[in-house]
Amino acid sequence: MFAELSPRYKPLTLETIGDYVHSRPELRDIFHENDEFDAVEVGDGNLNLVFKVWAKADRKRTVVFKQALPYLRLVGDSWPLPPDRARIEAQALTIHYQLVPAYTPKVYFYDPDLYLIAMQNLDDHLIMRKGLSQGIQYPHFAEHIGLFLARTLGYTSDLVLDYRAKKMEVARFINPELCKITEDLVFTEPYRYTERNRFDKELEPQVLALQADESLRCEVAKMKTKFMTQAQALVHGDLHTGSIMVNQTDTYVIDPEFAFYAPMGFDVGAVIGNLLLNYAAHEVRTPDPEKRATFRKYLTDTIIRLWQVFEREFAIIWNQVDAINMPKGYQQHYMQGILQDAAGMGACKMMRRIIGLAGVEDIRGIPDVRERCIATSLALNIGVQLIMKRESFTRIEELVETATACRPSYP
Ligand code: SR1
Ligand code: MG
Repeated sequence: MFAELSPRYKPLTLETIGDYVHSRPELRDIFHENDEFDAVEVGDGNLNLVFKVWAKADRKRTVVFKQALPYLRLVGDSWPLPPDRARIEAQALTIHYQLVPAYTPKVYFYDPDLYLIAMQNLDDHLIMRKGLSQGIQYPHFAEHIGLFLARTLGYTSDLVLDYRAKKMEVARFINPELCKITEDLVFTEPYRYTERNRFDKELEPQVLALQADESLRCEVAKMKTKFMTQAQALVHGDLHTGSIMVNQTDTYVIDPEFAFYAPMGFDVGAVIGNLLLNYAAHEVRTPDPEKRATFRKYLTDTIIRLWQVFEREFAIIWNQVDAINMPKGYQQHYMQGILQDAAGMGACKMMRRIIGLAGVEDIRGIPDVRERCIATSLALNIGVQLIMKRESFTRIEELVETATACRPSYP
């Protein structure tokens, strides 16, 4: 069904990794000829193998190998996937590094035989979802991600790219199998019965009511059509808080294997939707009302700020484009379109994490079923309100006010 697997393809193992490192001239600046290595496999995502490798003599000399498997790790070999997605990821990381080097891990090389990316080890950083679930605030995140979004989306769009270059880029980033995962898991399955859906039985009445809501399903279908047909910019395609590594000073965006040309609001909405999933999780994760309010204020301020930075940085791009064909009124319409898409697509990304196959730790990691259902119910209500009201949003504050007015319907 997919292109032939490279004849040299073999998943790396902890036994073979040392010889592989020594075979790569690109790593000679990091590792020495006689180095021995420590290595671990740390892939906890849904798709790939991830190895960290350190020189035994000096753990500062280190690299990460991310290798695509020819199937979906979460499910097994009954769900084949083209490993060439690693090429897409390497290409996207290269573009991101050109546009926002401070927020992109450095790629040392891409090996097309092994579908493997060698890149910077971000050991001093934590997956953002984990930090947020522990109630850790990241004071620079909004500035960083707002800039990341504006540059990676604006500079890969028709606003900036030459007419031919843009079309060639769309072709280079054709990514049908990974798009199909999103079409199914984000825009289709949560809104109908399928065996792959996973939610607590206690939540069934709310889920069934949502699935029976024709007007909601109509709005989701509009978002799906837009996702499938509007090649607005090169999106990361999976920009949830598990694809972001942070500490108190830095932000790195990783894992753009779902990258392709799609509406900008898909990435902006992914970040906002995942911050709101975390907001919902703190309904039970932080029982103390004062602490909860403080952390939630951080989350909602982050959403507002990241949008303000996105707008500010995008304004710089508008200044570089053809002002005659792009009057101010059109620019305003364009930015409002991104905001409304972000609300609708972010809402779909929230609802899929509650009802669909692949959940998120913020919510599914809540051990007590009753508490989990309270958080889940709130997240679903936020998702429904955001998508249904999105066309009325002209300012980010309206999106946030709509979300924070929601309450859980469970118990
Ligand atoms: C079946 S793969 C599930 C999810 O993992 C990825 O991170 C994407 O979000 C995908 O939808
Ligand atoms: Mg990923």
